[in-house]
Amino acid sequence: MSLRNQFEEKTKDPAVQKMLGIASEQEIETVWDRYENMLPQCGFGETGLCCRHCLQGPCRINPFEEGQETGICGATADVMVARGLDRAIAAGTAAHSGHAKHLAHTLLKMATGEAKDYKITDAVKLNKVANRLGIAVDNREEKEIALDVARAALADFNEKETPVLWAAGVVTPGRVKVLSDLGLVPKGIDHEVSEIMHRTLYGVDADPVNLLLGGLRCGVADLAGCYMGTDLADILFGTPTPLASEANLGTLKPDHVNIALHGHNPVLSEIIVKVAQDMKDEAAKAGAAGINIVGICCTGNELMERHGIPSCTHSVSQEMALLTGAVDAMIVDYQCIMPSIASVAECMGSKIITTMDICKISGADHIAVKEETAAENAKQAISSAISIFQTRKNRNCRIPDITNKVIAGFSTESIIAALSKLDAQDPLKPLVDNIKAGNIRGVCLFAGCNNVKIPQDTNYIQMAERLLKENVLVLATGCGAGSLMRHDFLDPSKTKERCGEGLFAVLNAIGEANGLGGPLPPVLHLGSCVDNSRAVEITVALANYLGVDIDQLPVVASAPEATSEKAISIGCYAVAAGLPTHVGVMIPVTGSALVTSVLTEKVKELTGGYFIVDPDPQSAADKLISAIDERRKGLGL
Ligand code: NFS
Ligand code: SF4
Repeated sequence: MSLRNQFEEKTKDPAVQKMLGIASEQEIETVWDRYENMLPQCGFGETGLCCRHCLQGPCRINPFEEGQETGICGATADVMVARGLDRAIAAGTAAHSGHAKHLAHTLLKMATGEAKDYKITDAVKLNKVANRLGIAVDNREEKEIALDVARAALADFNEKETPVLWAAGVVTPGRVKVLSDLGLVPKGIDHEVSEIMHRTLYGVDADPVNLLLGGLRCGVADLAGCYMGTDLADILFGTPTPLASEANLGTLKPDHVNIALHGHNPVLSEIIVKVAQDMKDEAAKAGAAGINIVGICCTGNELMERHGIPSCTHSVSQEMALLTGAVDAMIVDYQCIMPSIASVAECMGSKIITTMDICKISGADHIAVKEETAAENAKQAISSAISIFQTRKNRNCRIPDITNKVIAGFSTESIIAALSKLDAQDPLKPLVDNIKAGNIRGVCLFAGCNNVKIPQDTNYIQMAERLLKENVLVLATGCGAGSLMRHDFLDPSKTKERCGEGLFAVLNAIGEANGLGGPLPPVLHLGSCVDNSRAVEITVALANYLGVDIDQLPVVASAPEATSEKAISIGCYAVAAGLPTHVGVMIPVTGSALVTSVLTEKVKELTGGYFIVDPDPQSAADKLISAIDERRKGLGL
């Protein structure tokens, strides 16, 4: 097998293929090597049939052989699988809502004057959120309103009499009824996470369906965490509007101090971007042409959607950024940060700087960032990058000369503003009319990660190509958006060749009406993974406009290369919201026929949503198109 082919089996991104060549030449181990060394992976784990929830274990059940049919305590395969899935949902929920809570604390400290480096950037969004929460806005200072919003956010974490506001207040009235009839309205975000930990403990819930319903309720709590994360970040840092940017490893600049910001929360990265402006002279003194900030993973999406900061790479290829030798410091907050970056950085003479007390990595430097001292902390991190640059200056960097043009920054607000150029009185009308006329056959949201088990980006490329040709409007978030941007799906010059005629006409009309002199990009970038909330907001607006519920709309979701437990919790709220939701990686539930059938069929009778698990991108696309058509038919379209 030629080397070139060997890399194509790992990734479809030509920049990453180049870097893999360098990695193998320099004998630097990557995620793909470790994956190969891990094979074959354990079949018990793959099917969800191992349990370590008590010290009598580990227990495992072989689904193919007669013999032991339960764990030592008597837990059946169904129970084991459902408990394992629940814990994954709880972990994903804890992560998104931890991110949201961090923003809520920042907003609170901003409002009380303790966090002076932060301000309210979008007062309109503040009022919108306050209105939704029933917080008075008239004749009040912005900071007073912000304080109340922050307190309401923090109150949503604990168990209380009223439902979680960021869940029950953000869906259609019909959906609230469906969820409350099923007992799926969360009472507190942290409460739901901790209840999952309780019920999945040794000797508690042993009814697989009851466990799955608990998991779904926790999934609805995850929606709250995501939605809150978006709302509060928009208030503090601005609601995105479309802007031009670039993606891929070619965004690194050999003569600049290159700082890669990796992780998720904009609380620190926003300040680094600001402080870097003031440190240009220091960089120049060190001999650099400037400070070049690039993003990785969802921090990258957050910075791209609000500031047009380029995204360097995403998810499974994060080590590649370091392998270029051009990254002086990779500053990380939390989530999706592979610990392996510390050793790659060491090989390449770069530095990893961790910043959050819950996310330290052996071999990395740590700066304990606090909201109260954010600018000072940012300065320290940037100075560290500048000093690394001085040591790297004369070394060769190997940056693949590959960049992709990107238009990003589509929020619900900016999409409605763009549509209002077509119909100022009734902005949703042109969208709905085009859905009715079939120019837009349906809507698909691509979300989630890359996964080392799938040649990077394969499923995104194949599925998006297919759906766009079938006139499905494609939205994307997280590393899904990252993947698509590295293959020109966010480049408006590709809209014509990528999209079916009807879809092209719509994207072109919106683009022209907004003075772009051409169409919107083929795929609309909605931001980071917490910004899946933006897709929910748009879907809910469409449903309310049509007077139907979410499960009647021709809207589907897909995480074709999911990795993180966060992708599982997002999938659960998509299903709870009523969406057909594709996952392109086997989730560890196949050891239970019961759990598999509940998730892929029976749940449809309850919420209208359901999982489609299919690793084949072509047949997955077929299934999503049929789901769209089925719903069109249901609406009489
Ligand atoms: Ni989403 Fe974003 Fe990426 Fe996956 Fe990780 S960065 S929060 S979990 S890997 S998409
Ligand atoms: Fe085994 Fe039951 Fe303990 Fe799990 S909880 S490890 S199945 S004995």
